[in-house]
Amino acid sequence: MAFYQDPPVLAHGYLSDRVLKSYLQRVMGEGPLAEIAGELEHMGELASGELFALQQEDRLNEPTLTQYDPWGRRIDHIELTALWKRAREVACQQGLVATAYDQAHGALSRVHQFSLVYLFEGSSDVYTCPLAMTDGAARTLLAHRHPTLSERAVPRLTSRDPASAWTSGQWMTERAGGSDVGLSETVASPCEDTAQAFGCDKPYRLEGTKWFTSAVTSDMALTLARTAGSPAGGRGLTLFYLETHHEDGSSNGIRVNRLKDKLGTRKLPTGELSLTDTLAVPVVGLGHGTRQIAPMLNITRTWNAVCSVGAMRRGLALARDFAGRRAQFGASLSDQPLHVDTLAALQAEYEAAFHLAFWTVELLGRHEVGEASEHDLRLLRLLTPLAKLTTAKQCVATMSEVIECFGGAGYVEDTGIPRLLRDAQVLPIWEGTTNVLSLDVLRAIGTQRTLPALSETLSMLREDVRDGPLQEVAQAALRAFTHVQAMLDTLKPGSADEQRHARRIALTLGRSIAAGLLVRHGQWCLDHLNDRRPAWAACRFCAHGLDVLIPVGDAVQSRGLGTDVTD
Ligand code: MFK
Repeated sequence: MAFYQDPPVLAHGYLSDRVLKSYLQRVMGEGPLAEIAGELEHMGELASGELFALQQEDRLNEPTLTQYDPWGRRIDHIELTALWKRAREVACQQGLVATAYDQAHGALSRVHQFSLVYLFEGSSDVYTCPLAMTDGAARTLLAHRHPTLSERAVPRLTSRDPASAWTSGQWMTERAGGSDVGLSETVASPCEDTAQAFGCDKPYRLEGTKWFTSAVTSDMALTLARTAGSPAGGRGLTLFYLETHHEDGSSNGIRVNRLKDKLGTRKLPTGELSLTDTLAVPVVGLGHGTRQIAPMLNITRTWNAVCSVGAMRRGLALARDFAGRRAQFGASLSDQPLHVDTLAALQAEYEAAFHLAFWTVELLGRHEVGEASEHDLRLLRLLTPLAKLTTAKQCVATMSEVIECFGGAGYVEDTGIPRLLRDAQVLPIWEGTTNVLSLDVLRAIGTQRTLPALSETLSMLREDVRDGPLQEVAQAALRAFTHVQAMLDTLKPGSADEQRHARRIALTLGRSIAAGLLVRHGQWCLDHLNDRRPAWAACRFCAHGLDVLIPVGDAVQSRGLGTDVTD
């Protein structure tokens, strides 16, 4: 009889997730966890059942842009595919944004919300992108305490009713400014003719091009534009609120010139937009737009970190299942030491990434209910870029290996496996590339004295550890951290040398703190669940290397090996 390979099968998204379940047992405790377990189970079931099946069915479909109706009117209609339409309903009904604002579990409400997001991510084909921006917009409007706009938009952004819920865009990137947002050229002029817009006085009209705007089907957006006479750079930009359509359904002067043809995130309509006479209102006075939009950036960066670990979890679940179904050289892959060792390495990276992302989520949750100490706030400022940049890199590396775990099948589109790598590749790019976020880490260290808070935390994480191998990992984490501190002491703040080392500094900090967090969880699992697997993951993660610094002198060689090279 001819041989046919069985495809991988997904186990229940939540019930099979040892890492999430043990984490929630530790941080929430049995009582509160029991209150949300039903929701998590339902989301896990949707993700590994209905949505996973729909993802496969919908695989070849992509959003389409129709610019004109049959009679020549400009309509710019974007038709989403079936998966995204269903993902939108599920996201609203399961409160993927709302849960954070209901705050039913106080400081742990963000843990609650992001556990749902993490379970949803793998089957959403990046519907998490509009959700992240929606969450970011709600948080930004509330942070700036704009009564009219908050009252108007936040209930819609956080709605559980698909019929009335809104999503928001975050329109920042222009042709001149991708990372350097301060180069934005969109101009804002005060309206002479309109007394009000969106219930606010003194609206402006925007004129310009937004070059890379994800999820262009949003109902509103936060964006940046320059008013007359304002200084150059981010200081001269103003944060504006706009709605994409007028009350009568007509466009608010927004044209979708074309959709981007991207490497991945193919279900996500990313557009090039022209704004002409687009009504908008300032969210918080004029100027300092980059600073004012930072709450949004920090929320979407947290989503990025959680989605990185959600994606890693999905890739590993498929690869592990497949290893039990695929036999080569007379044995199942799951019985072959080298394959098992390869999966163990990926698992260790994922578990470390998980704790890094979710610790950031815990800090955010404490901050939002006013329970964060000064120490927590400093950590949050540093951890947000660290978690984003570290987990995104881990996700891409993991997905590349996951593809390889399937051999040739992983390289063939209709298995659905190649998408994992393509979609992962956006995670280190958007919301600030690894290098831009590494510079943000230096900014957070330099201006907000965040490093002492991290040092205290690493020492504290080490104190509670009694298991021998875990103590060694905690020591290694502290050693790597101390190395960063020593290196920073030798580098002049703002110097070319400091910049040259920024990525390695950030990654060493990210990996050290991830190791420290995994050590704490490993000890807890030994004590409470008699489970050694997180401790093994911690040892394995540490063995991959926490400290990626190179000596200052050697890094100088990057000049000759970098852009100066001519042959
Ligand atoms: C699955 C998850 C999906 C996620 C959704 C993705 C949707 C995709 C949508 C997008 O991709 S939108 C485009 C995203 N673009 C970026 O993230 C821009 C990346 N560039 C940066 O982050 C730069 O660091 C930055 C533009 C902020 C630098 O700009 P500037 O003009 O050089 O600003 P500067 O002077 O460094 O900072 C201005 C102020 O903002 C300073 O405060 P002060 O005015 O009080 O001195 C900074 O401290 C503050 N600031 C900057 N970044 C901050 C921040 N404050 C808090 N948190 C931050 N992260």
